[in-house]
Amino acid sequence: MAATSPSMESLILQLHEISAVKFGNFKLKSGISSPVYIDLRLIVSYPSLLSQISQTLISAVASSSPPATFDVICGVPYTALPIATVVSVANNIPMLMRRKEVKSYGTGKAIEGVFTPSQTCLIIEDLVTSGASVLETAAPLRDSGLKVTDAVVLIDREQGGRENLAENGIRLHSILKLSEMVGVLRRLGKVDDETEKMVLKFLEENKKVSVPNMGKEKVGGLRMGYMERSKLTKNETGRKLFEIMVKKETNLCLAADVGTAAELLALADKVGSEICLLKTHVDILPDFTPDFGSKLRSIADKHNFLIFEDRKFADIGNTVTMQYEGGVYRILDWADITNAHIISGPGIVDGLKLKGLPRGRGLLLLAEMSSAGNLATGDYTAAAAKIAEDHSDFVIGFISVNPASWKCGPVNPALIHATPGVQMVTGGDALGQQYNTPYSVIYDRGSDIIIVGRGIIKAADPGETAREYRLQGWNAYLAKCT
Ligand code: 5BU
Repeated sequence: MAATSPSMESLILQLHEISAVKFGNFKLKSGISSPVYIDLRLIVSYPSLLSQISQTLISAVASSSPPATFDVICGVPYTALPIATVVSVANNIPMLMRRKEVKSYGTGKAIEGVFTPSQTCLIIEDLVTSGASVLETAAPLRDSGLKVTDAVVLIDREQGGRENLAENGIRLHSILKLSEMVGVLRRLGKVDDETEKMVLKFLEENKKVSVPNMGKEKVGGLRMGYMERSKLTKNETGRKLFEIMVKKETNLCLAADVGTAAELLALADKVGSEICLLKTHVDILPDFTPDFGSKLRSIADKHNFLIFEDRKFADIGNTVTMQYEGGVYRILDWADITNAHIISGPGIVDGLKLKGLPRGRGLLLLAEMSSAGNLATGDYTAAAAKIAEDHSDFVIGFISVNPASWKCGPVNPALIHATPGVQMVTGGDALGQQYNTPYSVIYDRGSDIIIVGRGIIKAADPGETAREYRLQGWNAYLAKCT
């Protein structure tokens, strides 16, 4: 280990003197017991120490290689808020604040302060264990269009935070490592040999703390993570979809509403690595040929995503069996998933199931719609939830808009929610479409999959834009799990 500089030694000593570093037996947020506990909330009572810490943090970022570049800073609430404030004032760097609870009144903003969406924001944090708190702040910043590439912390507990953040595109800069702090305190006679050994053993045995409560979803009651939910599904396609989401770390479905089948296949190949699902409206393709399905299937296999034909069946059971299997499009042959309105009653599910279940297909029910003034609300939505529950061998979930608000309460966690009407900014189109952001759809509204069409296909670089939607959707999922 590199020798600790006198200024770092002095910092460690001061932290010890004010009891910001304690030794004993402590239960951490992640649930594990630790022989050491760090409480940096106290530093607000020691202004010169606060100022020293803030200056050390910003100097470390400035001297990193390659140097971190950023336009604004944001402290992780609450402990790092005063640190970020001091950094901001002392160095004349504009600051943003993340709200822990987004208010439903007033501006309803998750991020307070002035910024432009292409700016880069440096996250400031006091201590990192798994990296979950940093990710929780990164998600709404990214959701607002800011780039987050670096985070700086005073203390790294060396328990996987660096790796978890790197996996989410964030480079961690840390001033002190926990093992180093204990080493210095031991050398200066502040802790005994046994305590040092106990802490080092603990760190060795807990090198990787996963993001806490991974899989516990806050919205819609206590629901499990995608992987655990995959084990509850009775339907093979539902299980596969959850598994793909976890494996590829994506909850993005592309609505591939392009002008021709040729364009659709090219787009599928381009964004395939970013998505778990590709949604088609096959009846808009003028150059559809019977081999369309097999061509799309081979791209889906290459990139490991599923195919969802957004057919919105609505007729009686007997008619939909024929519409599903026959005609020009032969949807049953190539679409893993299709969807249906419940306007005609549960017989529509029986009809589609008759054909789909033997082929291992899955069905989404339209419980809600994204368009203004639609009638799929209240009791209608609750009826969809009931039909899904009764047919959970074939129904894999719903087209939903705000499942956290359903009056029937949270549904069976085996069922998945997919939400259309998603763009980076809220708003709508001229024909009634209404948009919410990826963060709000996954985090606030309790959905699982974001369905994005024009937000990606009309972008200058659909591949890169799909990546951004994937990261925002996935980060919102991670944030919700913490
Ligand atoms: P957009 O370009 O992101 O607005 O496309 C949304 C897609 O989702 C489009 O294919 C619609 O047909 C589809 N959609 C929807 O927007 N709203 C709904 O309630 C349902 C489907 Br169901």
